[in-house]
Amino acid sequence: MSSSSAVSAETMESLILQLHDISAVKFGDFRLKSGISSPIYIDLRLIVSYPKLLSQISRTLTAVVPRSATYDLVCGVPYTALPIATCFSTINNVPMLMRRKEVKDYGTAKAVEGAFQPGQVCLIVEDLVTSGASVLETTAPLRSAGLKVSDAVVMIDREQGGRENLAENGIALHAMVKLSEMVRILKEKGRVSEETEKMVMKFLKENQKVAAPVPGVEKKVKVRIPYGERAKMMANPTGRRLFEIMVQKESNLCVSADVGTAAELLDIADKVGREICMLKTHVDILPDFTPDFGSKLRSIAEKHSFLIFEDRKFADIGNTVTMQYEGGIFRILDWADIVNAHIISGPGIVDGLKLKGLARGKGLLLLAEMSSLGNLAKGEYTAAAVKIANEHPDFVIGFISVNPAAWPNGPGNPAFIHATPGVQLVEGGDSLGQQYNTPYSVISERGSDIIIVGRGIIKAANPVEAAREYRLQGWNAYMMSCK
Ligand code: 5BU
Repeated sequence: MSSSSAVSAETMESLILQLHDISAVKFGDFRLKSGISSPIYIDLRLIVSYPKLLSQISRTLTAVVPRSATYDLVCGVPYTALPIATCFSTINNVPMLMRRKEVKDYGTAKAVEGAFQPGQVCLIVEDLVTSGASVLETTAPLRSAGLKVSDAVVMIDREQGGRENLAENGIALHAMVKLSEMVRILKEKGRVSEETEKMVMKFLKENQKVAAPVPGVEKKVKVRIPYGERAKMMANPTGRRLFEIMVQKESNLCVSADVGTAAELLDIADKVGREICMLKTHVDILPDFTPDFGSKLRSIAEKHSFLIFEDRKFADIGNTVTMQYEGGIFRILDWADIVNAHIISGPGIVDGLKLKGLARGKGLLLLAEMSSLGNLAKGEYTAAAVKIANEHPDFVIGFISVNPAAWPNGPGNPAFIHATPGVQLVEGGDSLGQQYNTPYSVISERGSDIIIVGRGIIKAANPVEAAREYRLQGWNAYMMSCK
């Protein structure tokens, strides 16, 4: 009856009936956060008001985890599963960790609270699994801190793709009960009619693979065209190459190498090179820039097969940007594959950059949105960037965007690539207005293609390990959204 033979049928029935008694499981017509209407509603937050039930559930969850799945620590997915994890921890005398859901300033605050050693194994505790996204979001900072995560225990599996998604990320899901089993028991015990049971089963069948909704994200990208196919749609050779590298290296990670010196930049480029599809630079912050910087970086880029994106944010009139692109001490045109531009000055800026870049096969990203708090790139401004891009598909390869899934026409022309800054393994921001979303949210929910990560990697204790973790997170999110 249950997913685990270690739990008796009576125990399971009793728990399910109690959940129904306290209205943690309700039947009717409910509008979910995602906008769809559901005949069943589950709110497990109520459990905290019933300590005996909470304790019974925690004991049952303990029995649901197979003996073969050993662990040193437990961590609940915030917030609903926190009391369950706490109870689980005290019953079993296993230390608990807490993952912060928001981090105010990543530089100073910790993403994982509690005492642990890298290499220890952490069991994830969750109340309800739908797509598995919340479990993955809690796993990411734990793995990044050096912990191993291979098992998650959950009260209810909604059977909507979570088990498969987690398995693809190396996590075995152990469920106390599947939603369909739960409804069947409630029908057997006379709590719901046969008609309701049928309606719920139909609903589950029709909503098999869903992505968990993210607050503030109205539209989801259902199925995405693979990068490989989009490479063929791209008119610009650099854009095409970028898609091809992404496929080859299984990487949609761009590291933003905002380090103090050119020497450090070249060093980090070489170290993280194998994990990335693109390296982003701010060449004007390097005090030790020398004319051979470009050729040195290019040879590292060729060695590891990544593209170079100078985040120059051109903003002037067409004539001026031709000189800024080609000349000065930095001679960006000589070494950067890709640059970006604001459209504040109008379409002439693209004409100007194209005059220099097109013949050399370079690509341009237009800033359609920005990641910082209170920025003005939205609505009509974003639409204007899309319009200008559509007029130059030979040179413009895509956008800097934050939430293209919410644009009136979604991410739009699949030939265009979306790259998103403001990415860390936990949501939050810095003290100067930067705002962070997670790789999963950026790729799977917000419809972007490339995660741009700066401090999340370069300030990590081990940047190479962190880059690997971000690459896996970004790539898994992409694979999930292709299905
Ligand atoms: P961070 O350390 O991951 O916060 O670095 C983000 C980088 O992306 C940094 O180089 C910014 O200049 C860049 N960035 C951004 O954060 N937000 C934007 O909207 C744009 C660029 Br455009």
